[in-house]
Amino acid sequence: MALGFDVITIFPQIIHAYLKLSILKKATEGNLIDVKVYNLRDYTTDKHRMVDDYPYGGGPGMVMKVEPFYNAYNSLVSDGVDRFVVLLTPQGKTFNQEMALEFRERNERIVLLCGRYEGIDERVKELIVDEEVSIGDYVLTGGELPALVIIDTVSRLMPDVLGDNESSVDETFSMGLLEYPQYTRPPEFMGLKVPDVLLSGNHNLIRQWRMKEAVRRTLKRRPDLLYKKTNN
Ligand code: 6GU
Repeated sequence: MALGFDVITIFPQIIHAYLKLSILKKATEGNLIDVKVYNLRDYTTDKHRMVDDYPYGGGPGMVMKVEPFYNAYNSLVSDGVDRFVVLLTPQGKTFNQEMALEFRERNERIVLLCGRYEGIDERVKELIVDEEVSIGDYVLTGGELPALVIIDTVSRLMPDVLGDNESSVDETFSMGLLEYPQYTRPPEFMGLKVPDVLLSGNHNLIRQWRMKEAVRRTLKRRPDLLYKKTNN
């Protein structure tokens, strides 16, 4: 079954623009992934198509209303297909490669609710959200980039989305290590030489060198990944 996403946003063009220009274009054309985008404004019922309103209790900024999200969700699920609903918010659980693998294994379409403005009416979470997800400890203006980050990360784990099937296996994070240094031609540039071992044709030595460099680099830059590896 193809991996399916339903994105609900007030900026559908942001999602379309990336999907049609990236490596994911082929994946959608080949029906390896299926991304549908819904305009939140289409699920408003007032004549001004309002998606946000002033916060009860006062304070700065606007709050996204509950009804449009609720209506959009109900419209989606009326087809009877199982869905897992993710709300993109900096307050969510941090997305990582492990969560991407979990999403890939779900036999449900994944709904990505993109928030904007200062926040979302808490009742959206109570009524329709299964998991709140963040992509890191910084604040964006909206959930559209996070939605694309998730679609991109999960999609490239699907068979045949990447040209070379091995390339998502032997890479950064899949082994819990950063990737080893890579080189391509020329063998020397501005006095900088490609390590001899890579030109040696000795595949055992090359494998050893790469493993050593991956560990060295991880220890230097991301020791937390090594500790995580031994702790589980
Ligand atoms: Cl999911 N949303 C917003 N607005 N900012 C973020 C984020 C999400 N993840 C990290 N920063």
